[in-house]
Amino acid sequence: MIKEVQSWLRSARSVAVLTGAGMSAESGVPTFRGENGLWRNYRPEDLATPEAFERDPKLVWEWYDWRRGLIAACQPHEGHRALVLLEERTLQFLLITQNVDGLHERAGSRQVRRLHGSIWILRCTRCGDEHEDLTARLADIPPHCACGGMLRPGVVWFGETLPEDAWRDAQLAAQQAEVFLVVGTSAVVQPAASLALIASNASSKVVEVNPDATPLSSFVAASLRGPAGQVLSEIIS
Ligand code: BV8
Ligand code: ZN
Repeated sequence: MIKEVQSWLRSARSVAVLTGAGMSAESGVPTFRGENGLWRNYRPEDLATPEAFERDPKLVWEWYDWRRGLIAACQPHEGHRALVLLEERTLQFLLITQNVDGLHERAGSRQVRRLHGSIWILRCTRCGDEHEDLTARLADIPPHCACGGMLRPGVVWFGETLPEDAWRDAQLAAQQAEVFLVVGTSAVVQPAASLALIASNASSKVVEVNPDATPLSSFVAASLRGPAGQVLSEIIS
């Protein structure tokens, strides 16, 4: 299937890509639901929710600060760079990511929509001001705004709506894509996972890149069972 997918990508005028935590696994960022996953010590509902932040902002911030420190030591891998190449040679391209680690942007991807925000953005819960802060470990936990308000991570928590413009652009790209790559996602979290269905219903060729099977595997045009770095380098060459 590698050869077919290679030629599909070469001739496609419009390509969209959806990435999940598995895209960052080879960079050393733990996934959410794997055996050494981020959720192992905690449950998503314990930490990645507004209620958890309300209840114990210090605990939630300790988890995010630890993740920021971990991600700061990670580098984009060959798969991230392959997606930059694909963007440069494709007429209409959009990279849609569920990842908050910023590795796609660090690799040089430009046409990116972050459905779940960024771990590097801090937003004030009082005045709404938001800014990017790349310091690996924050001096104060929880951090505060100049206005005195408490800052929160600029990510989308469970129960929170996705950024409207990013979600709208993602749906449009999924509808228009001739080829829709789904890389490193367990396709559990909604509404991100539904993009593959939208693409498939709009008769785009959906290609899954994942060492494991997922709920999408049964209806994709090609299921490439391997790690993102290796497979993306092969199909984008
Ligand atoms: C919303 C940011 C509502 C924070 C994240 C019941 C049924 C269906 C849906 C729901 C439900 N109950 C609640 C919901 C909705 C909920 C949801 O989907 N829950 C799930 C758990 C069932 N969704 C929401 O709440 C969303 N909001 O729906 O709004 C609404 C509507 C209107 C008005 C008001 C409200 C918001 C969801 C966003 C949550 N935030 N992240 C943070 O990061 O701290 S989600 C989090 O999970 C990350 O973003 C992550 O990317 C995402 C999805 O996980 P994956 O990326 O797929 O990662 P995972 O570990 O699961 O899988 C890794 C995959 O990689 C595996 O398949 C593995 O095989 C593969 N892999 C491993 N190694 C590699 C690899 N692949 C390639 N190469 C490798 N080397
Ligand atoms: Zn403020």
